[in-house]
Parts: sequence; structure tokens; C-alpha cells
Amino acid sequence: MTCAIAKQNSIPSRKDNLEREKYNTVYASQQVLTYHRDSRSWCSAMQACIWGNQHLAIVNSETLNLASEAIIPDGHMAWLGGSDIYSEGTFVWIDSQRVSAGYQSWGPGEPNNHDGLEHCMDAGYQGPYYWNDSPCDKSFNYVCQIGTVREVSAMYAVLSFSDTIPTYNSRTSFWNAKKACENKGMRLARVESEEEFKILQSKLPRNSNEKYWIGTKHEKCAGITHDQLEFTECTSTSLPYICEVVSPYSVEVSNESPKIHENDNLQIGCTAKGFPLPDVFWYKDGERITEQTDPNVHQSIGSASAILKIHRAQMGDAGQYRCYATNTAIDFELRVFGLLHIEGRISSY
Ligand SMILES: [Ca+2]
Ligand SMILES: [Ca+2]
Repeated sequence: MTCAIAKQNSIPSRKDNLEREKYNTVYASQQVLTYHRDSRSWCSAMQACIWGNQHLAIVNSETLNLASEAIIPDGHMAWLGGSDIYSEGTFVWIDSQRVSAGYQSWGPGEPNNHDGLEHCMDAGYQGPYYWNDSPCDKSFNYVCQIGTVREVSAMYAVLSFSDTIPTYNSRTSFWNAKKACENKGMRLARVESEEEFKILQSKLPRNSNEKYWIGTKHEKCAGITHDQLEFTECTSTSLPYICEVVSPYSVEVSNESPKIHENDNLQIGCTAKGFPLPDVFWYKDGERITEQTDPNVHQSIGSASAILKIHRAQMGDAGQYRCYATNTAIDFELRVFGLLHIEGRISSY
């Protein structure tokens, strides 16, 4: 069996998926995993990830597996980016690395190549933490991965077109367009690379021959059409424009695998980027940390950041801590790290 990769013109909207599920994006180890609920065969899932400028997830570390576990709902099966399509029994990630050469999280007794038909990797059969092999033509949800996080605006942005929103002043000069977006808590949609240009272009209204104001790196006055990006005279030209809200695209924690002893203190910072600036909060075992959560555990919340503070840790403070970032573009994003382990002190007499 082989998977043929077809090209698709329109990129599936990330926002569409987000509206169905709050937690469908996880940041871990500079990687982004996204969970998709339009169940498909393994090959079709691979294509769908590629259409979204991603690839099926390569879950080659404990951190990534915890992240993957966090977005796959209990009781659901989701494709991951491993298969033994090409050589029975030798599972290979889609970047050609052998699965057996690195981190593995197969469920007990898996992969078992049941009935000689199971060649594609999924998670969820024995809980989302564990992997299994299944027949590739089954329909499952799937986990995609964005390799490197950088400031890609158009990919993550929620766009507003001034000529489709009645309350907007639909056509105006570049500078007024910029101000109009800012007044609405957005910014003029930015294009900083060929890739972003293509993404933004794919989101332009169909059958529109309009040119729209957008922002660029150089603060030049640029207009985008279906065919090209053009630099235009800033003030005397009157064009419709595109504003964007950029979801949190990077959430960083200062310590990904904390281990402390009883009575130790610990602080972990978490910062997020996005536009408008995201609100950031720490959660412990799924619940937002408040004054009532635990007398030793606090968070101090700043601008697009939050510091987790554990004072004189007790064994009961161990658990899963997560940092969430949110702004108006997206309900939640989260950054996961492993469990906080607290070791008891050995007392000697
Ligand atoms: Ca197999
Ligand atoms: Ca199996």
C-alpha cells in the first residue's frame, strides 16, 4: 500500500476545527500538535495534515507523547505518523526514522499486526497515552504537527475583510486601515514570506478581483490580490483592508521537567505570544490554580505571562501542571510538561 499525496488549493480553516473543540492545539518541546476530528483513513489523514502545512505527528519523545495524550479525548482513536507499510514489523515515522530507534509508547501487546492487516499507528486504543497498530483504512481522528514555530501570522490568524463587515469603513488609505484594525483590537494582516502570502491569498474572498491593504515587515504599503503582492502609494490610494487576530502561537515554559524534593521551592515561568497579547494561566491537574487550590501553590499573572510558584512543596503538590494561553482568536492553547515529581527527603537518625 502507498499513499499518493494530492495537492489541494484551499487550506482547511483552523478556526473551523477549533470551534468544535476547545483544546485542540498543544505546544511541547518547540513543537505544535493539532488534533483533528474529521475522521479519515491514515493516508487521507496524512494528506490533510500536509494541506494544512503540517504532517502527521512524529511522537518521538515523552514530552510530545504527553502533549499528544492531552489533546486526544479519552475513548477516541487518533492516527499518528508511524507505519510499517513498507516493511512488515518495522515501524517508521513519516520522516523515515525507525520508531524502535527512539522513544516508544506501545500499549501492552502492541504492535500485534492483528490478522496480518495492521500497518498504521494510532493512539487511544488502550488510552491516549498508548500506541497501537490498526488497519490503515479505518477512519480515525488524527494528530498533525507543525514542525517549527515562528511568527507565522496568516496561518493562525482570524481574518476580517473590511468590505464584508458593514460597520467598517470599507475602503480607506493604508494608515487609516492600520488604525481601523487597531481600534478593533486587531492588526493589519501581515505577510512576511512567500508561504504566508499563499496562505493569505487562499483566504481571499472567492471571485474577488479586489486589492486589499495588508501589513509587511518593512512597513511598506502593500496590497494583496489573487495574483500578487504589490507596493502601492500609501495615502492617496483607497482600498479595502484585512485585519487579523493572531492566536497564541508560541507558549514557553522555563522548566519542562521539574523535579524537586519535599520542602523545596519552585518557580516556573510561562510566556505566550499572540495578538492581542494572550492571557496566561496555570492549571494543576485540569483545574485553574486559585488561592483555594492548594496552600503551597500560587501563580502570579502578568502581561502574556504567569509564574507558577510552589512554596515548601509537599508530596500532595505533585501532579500535572499546565500553562494555558488564550486570546480572542482562540479559546485555549496549552503548554504541557511532564508530571512534577516531588521526592521525599530521607531522614536519618
Ligand atoms: Ca503491520
Ligand atoms: Ca494492533
